[in-house]
Amino acid sequence: MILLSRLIIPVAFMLFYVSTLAQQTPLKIRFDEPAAQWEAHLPLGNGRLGMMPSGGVTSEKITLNDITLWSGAPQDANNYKANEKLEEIRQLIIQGRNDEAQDLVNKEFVCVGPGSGDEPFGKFQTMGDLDISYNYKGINAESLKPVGYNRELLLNEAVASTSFELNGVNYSREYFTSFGDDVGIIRLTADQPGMLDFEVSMSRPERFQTTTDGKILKMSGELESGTREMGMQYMAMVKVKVMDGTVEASENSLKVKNATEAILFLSAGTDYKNPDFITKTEELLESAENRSYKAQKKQHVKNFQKYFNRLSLNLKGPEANSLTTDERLRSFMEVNTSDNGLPVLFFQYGRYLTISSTRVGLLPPNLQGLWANQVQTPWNADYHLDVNVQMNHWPVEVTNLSEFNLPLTELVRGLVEPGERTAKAYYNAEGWVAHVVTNIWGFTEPGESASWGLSNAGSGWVCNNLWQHYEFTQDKEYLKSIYPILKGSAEFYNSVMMRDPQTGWLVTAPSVSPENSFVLPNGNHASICMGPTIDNQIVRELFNNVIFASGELGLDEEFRNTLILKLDQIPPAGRIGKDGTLMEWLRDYPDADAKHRHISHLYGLYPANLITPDATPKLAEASRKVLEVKGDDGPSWAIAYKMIYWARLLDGDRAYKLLTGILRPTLDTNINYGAGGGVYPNLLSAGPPFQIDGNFGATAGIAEMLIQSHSGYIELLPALPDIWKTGGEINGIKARGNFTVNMKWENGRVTDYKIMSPDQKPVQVKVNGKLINIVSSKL
Ligand code: FUC
Repeated sequence: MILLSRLIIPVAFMLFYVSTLAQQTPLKIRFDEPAAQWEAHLPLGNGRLGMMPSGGVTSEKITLNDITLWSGAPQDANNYKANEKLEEIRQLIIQGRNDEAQDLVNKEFVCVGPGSGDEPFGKFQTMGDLDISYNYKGINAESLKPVGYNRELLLNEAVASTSFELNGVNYSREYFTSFGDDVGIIRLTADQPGMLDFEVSMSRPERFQTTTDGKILKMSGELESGTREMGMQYMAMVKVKVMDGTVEASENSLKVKNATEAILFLSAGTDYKNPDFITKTEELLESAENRSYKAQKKQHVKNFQKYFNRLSLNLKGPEANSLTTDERLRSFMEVNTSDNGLPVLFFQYGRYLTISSTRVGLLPPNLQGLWANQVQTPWNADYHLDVNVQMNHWPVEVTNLSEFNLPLTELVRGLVEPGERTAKAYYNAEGWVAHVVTNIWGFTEPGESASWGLSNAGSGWVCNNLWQHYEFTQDKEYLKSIYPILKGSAEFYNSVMMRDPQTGWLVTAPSVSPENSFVLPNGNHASICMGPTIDNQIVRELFNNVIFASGELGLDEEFRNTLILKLDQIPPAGRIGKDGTLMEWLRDYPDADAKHRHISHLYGLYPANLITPDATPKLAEASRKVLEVKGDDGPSWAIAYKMIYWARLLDGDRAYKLLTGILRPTLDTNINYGAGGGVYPNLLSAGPPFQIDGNFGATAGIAEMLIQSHSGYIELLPALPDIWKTGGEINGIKARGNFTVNMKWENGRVTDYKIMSPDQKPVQVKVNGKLINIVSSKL
C-alpha cells in the first residue's frame, strides 16, 4: 500500500480539503407566463404521487399521477409451441436466410395476442386533472391583466409556485407533493382579505366518476384490464381548508368564496398491491389536514433534501440566471451565450426527477418517469428493456442516490418467474429471459413483431443495473439477494447459446440488435440474426459477474467453472468490420439505416467496461468511428447515449456538443424516430414526445465527464470540456467501491480532492493524468 506521503497533491490538501461549497447556482425553472402546453407544466412528485400545475390565472390544470396506475392485468402470452420452431429458425439463420427466419418468427415465435398493442399488456395512464377555475371579483375578462407574473419550480425544495398581482391584490400559490404526509398540497393566498374565489373539480379522459361526500370531492374509477378480471381501481380525494370565507360542495365540485387563504389537500391511491387503498387515502388526507402548512412544508423539504443535498455542483463562468427558462434555452442555443449554470441546472434536474419519480418499495420511473397527461401514453409509458429503463437508472449510483435503484431491482425480481416460463416456451431453456418490453404485470414474452420484439438482451442488460448497485455500494447482503436473479439470467444464456458453424463461437439465436436492421446479400432487410454484438457483450459481462459473485458468496462452483469455460467460446467484446467500425452483427452486414438511433453494439463501451481507450484502443477507435457515422442527432435518449459514449472515449468537448443537442428548445410532440430530441420549456426531454430517459441519460453523461471508475481506479475529470475548464467544484459524487468524492479544479487541473469511504482503504486515483495509490479518508 502506498501511503499519503507519496501523493502528487500535497498531503495537506487531502487532509484539510476545504469544502463544502453548497450548491450556489440557483436551481430554478422559471417562467413569466402560465404554461401554454402540457410540456411547460412544472413536474412535482414524491416517488408515488405526481402533480403538474399549469399556473393559469383564470383556470388552472394540475395533471395528477400515481406511479402505480396502470391498465391491463397479469397474463400468459407465451406461445408454448414456439420452441418446436426453434431449430427451423436457427437453420434458416445459419443458411443466411434471415428474411425467411424473420417471417417464421413473426408467425410462430412472437407473443400470443396483441402484445404491447393493447390490454392486458396495459399502459401507465394519467390519473386525471385537478381543475381550478378562479373568479376575480369585480374584474371583467378584458381587464384581467396580471402584473409581475412569476411561475417557478425550486429544485432544492421540490416546491412550485405561481404569483402575480391583479387589480392591486397579490395572489400567490405554492404546490408540492409532500415527502411528509404523502399527499399533494396547494396553498393559495391573497394579500387582501376575502379576495379568493374559486371552484375545484376533477376529471379524466375516461373511466371516472366524481362526487362530493360532505366537503370532500372524490374521483374514482376502474381501468380496462383486458381480461375477465377487474381492472385497477383508483381513488382521488380533495379537501379544502380556508382562512376566512366558505367552502361549499356541489354535486361534483367544491366552491370557495371570500377566502384569504386556502389549502387544498389531494390524497390519491390505487389498489395495486394495496387492497385497503381507500382507507389509506382517507387516512393520509386526515393526517395532512391536521398538520399546519408550515410544519408540513418543513417536513417535506427536510425529507426531500436528505437525498437532494448529498451532492452539489458548481461550475465557474457566466450564468444566465436572470432569464426565464424558455429564454435561457433560446439564448444558450441561438445566441450561443455561455451559461454554465444551465448544465448544472439540467444535471441537478435529473437528480430531482429521480427522487421525485420513484421510491423504495414502489415502482421504478417508466418512460415518462411519473408524469403522464394521457390515457394512451406513448409506447404505453412502459418499461423498455432495450435501453430506456436502464438509462433511467444510469445516474442513480454515481450521483449519490443509490437507494433509488432498488425499485428496479424489485421489478426485475418479479420477472424471474414469468421469465422462466418464457425461456421454456420459446427456447426450451433453463433460467429466465425477458425481451424488449415489460410492465408492472411481469411481461417477459417477445414483443409482437420480429423486427424489434425478440432482442435476447433485455434480461441480461437489466442485470447490469443490479450489478452497478453492488459495485457502487459493495453491499454483500444485496449481492446475496440479487445472485439468484443474475444466476438465472446466466443460466438462460448458458443453455440457449448455439454454435455458429462458420466461426465456431457460441451465440444467441434467434435475436436482434435492438430495433435495428441490416441488408442481406439478396437486398432484403432483416433484423432477426444470431449473436448480435450486444448479446455477446452482455453474456460476457454477465458471466464474469456471476463468476465473481459465486466465488464471493462461496456458491455454485460447478456452474462457475462451466461459465469460465464458456467465456472462451463466445465472440470477443468487439470485432472490427471492413469499414473500420465496430461490427453490430456477427456478420459484416451493411446497416439498413446507417444513422439508426440505437447504438447497441457499443454496450461494451458503456454501461459495460469491456471497451476502454486504455485497455482496448483499437476497439475504442472502432467505436469512435461508429459514432462518427451515426452523427450527433436522434431522440434525446440517443443523443444522451452518444454523449456518454464520447465521455467514455475521453472526449469532453464532443460530449458537451451532444449535451447542447439535448438542450435544444422544442415544442414538438409528434412521435419521432430519427433526428429530433431537445427539451421542452419545463426541461423535460423530448424524443419527441416527452420521454424522461433523455433527462436521466444527460445527468449520467455529465457525471461521466466529471468522474469515471469502471477500470479499477477512479479518474477525476476524465472528459472535462474546454468550457468548464476555468474552474468548478463537486461534492458528494460517488465512485465504484463505495467511495464518495469531493474535488475542485482550476484551469482544467484538479487542485484539491478528497476520497472518502466508510472504512479507510487503499484506492487508485488518476489525477491530472497520473495514476497514484492512496488511502481513502473516513467518511
Ligand atoms: C425504443 C426507441 C424509441 C423509443 C421507445 C420508447 O423503441 O427505439 O425511440 O424511445 O423505445
